[in-house]
Amino acid sequence: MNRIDLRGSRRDPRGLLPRAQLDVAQAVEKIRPVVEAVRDHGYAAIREATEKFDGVRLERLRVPVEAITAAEKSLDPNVRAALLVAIERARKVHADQRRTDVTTQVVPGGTVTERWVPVSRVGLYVPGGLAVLASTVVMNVVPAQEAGVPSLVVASPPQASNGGLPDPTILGACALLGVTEVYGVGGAQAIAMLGYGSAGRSGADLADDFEHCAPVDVITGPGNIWVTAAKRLLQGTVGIDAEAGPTEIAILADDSASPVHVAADLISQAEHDPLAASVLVTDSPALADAVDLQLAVQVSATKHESRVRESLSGKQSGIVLVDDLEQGLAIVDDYAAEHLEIQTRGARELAMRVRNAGAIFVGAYSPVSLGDYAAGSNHVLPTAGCARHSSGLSVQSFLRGIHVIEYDEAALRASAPHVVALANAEDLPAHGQAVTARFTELPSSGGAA
Ligand code: HSO
Ligand code: ZN
Repeated sequence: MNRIDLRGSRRDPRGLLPRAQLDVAQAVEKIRPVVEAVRDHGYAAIREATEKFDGVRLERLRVPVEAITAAEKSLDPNVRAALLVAIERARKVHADQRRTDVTTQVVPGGTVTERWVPVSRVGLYVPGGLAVLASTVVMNVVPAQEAGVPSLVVASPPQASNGGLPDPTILGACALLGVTEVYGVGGAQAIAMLGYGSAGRSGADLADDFEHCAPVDVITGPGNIWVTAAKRLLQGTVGIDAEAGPTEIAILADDSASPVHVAADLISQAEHDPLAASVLVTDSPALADAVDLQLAVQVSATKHESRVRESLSGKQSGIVLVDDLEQGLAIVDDYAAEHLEIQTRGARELAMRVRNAGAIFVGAYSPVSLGDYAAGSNHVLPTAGCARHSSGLSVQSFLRGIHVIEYDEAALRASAPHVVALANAEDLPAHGQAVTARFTELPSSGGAA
């Protein structure tokens, strides 16, 4: 891996490890015609795009419920059991994220209540390309369900190998989660379908005897650059989660860490993508050397060796040497990794001082892979430094806080001078009038001119 020696240096850590730059703006222009065709022509355009991009002739949009049930039955028993554990643990954590309505008495007779209301309908996209991630179904569906979203649909690309249905493990995961509305559509056309529905502008097809997809309010879920571009294009029409970039792991470690574990964890996320970033920040040159040695051994033995090699040797990955853990903390904080592991003495204390990270994994026995599947935490996390301003997917992602304002006559009367003063200061006197009209006699409509 690249070695960056910051010992004794006051070098600005920004841009130390350059992140992959995806040209989403250019991709938006490429997929715009597909998205607009789906908006205008619905199913016909979805079918055309699916034939062109997935090489699959669609006979229907919606996956028959019997196919979802059958997929659950044919799940490998170990996978089924593991999915159930993942679901149960994620439910525990996400149920605790639910919010209760709060009423604040602002003045006597005047209250503001914050009501937390789930969005009505959510579309979750599950990719079906290089890696088919059943765990991602869990991580998206569970928070939406725990938020109380009443209508939830999954879209995933049709697989020629599965008779034009989505991947069977994805369908099995849907079944275990109780999701029965699934569409075998992928790519930009799936995002457009979720955002606009499948009926087209005229809505004429709705009269057909056909199970259309109705538009959703929020779309979440990862995808390739075309999916990301389509989500960017649809944003505003619907809410979207963050744009997912290549995965990242940063590890802050001292000489108490095991080089075997550190190397394994760096490889685990490099396995996702040649553009994935694996970063070790350490104050121990001995650990750095030992990790390099370990990588040489472990990388040659790993299944996706070439992907891993490319990712670990890319300029986005590296080992950063620092004088001490304080400097290391500043570096990882600046980097704002999607996943941050802390494998040091006093790891928990350090973790509590981190300000920027998607998720933090503390100590020798909390690897990122645990969080990817079965810790109970969510694995849809901000990448590309977005952890500076955003959090991962949660119940909150599917809720809106609605203020309910209720003042009685006396409370409004007492507030009137403040409203009038600010309204006049903004030269919007009708705003003030709307209050004072309630307390002054208005000329009657039939009165003398
Ligand atoms: N590490 C990925 C999530 C994932 N890993 C799914 C395996 N399956 C992004 O957080
Ligand atoms: Zn992963």
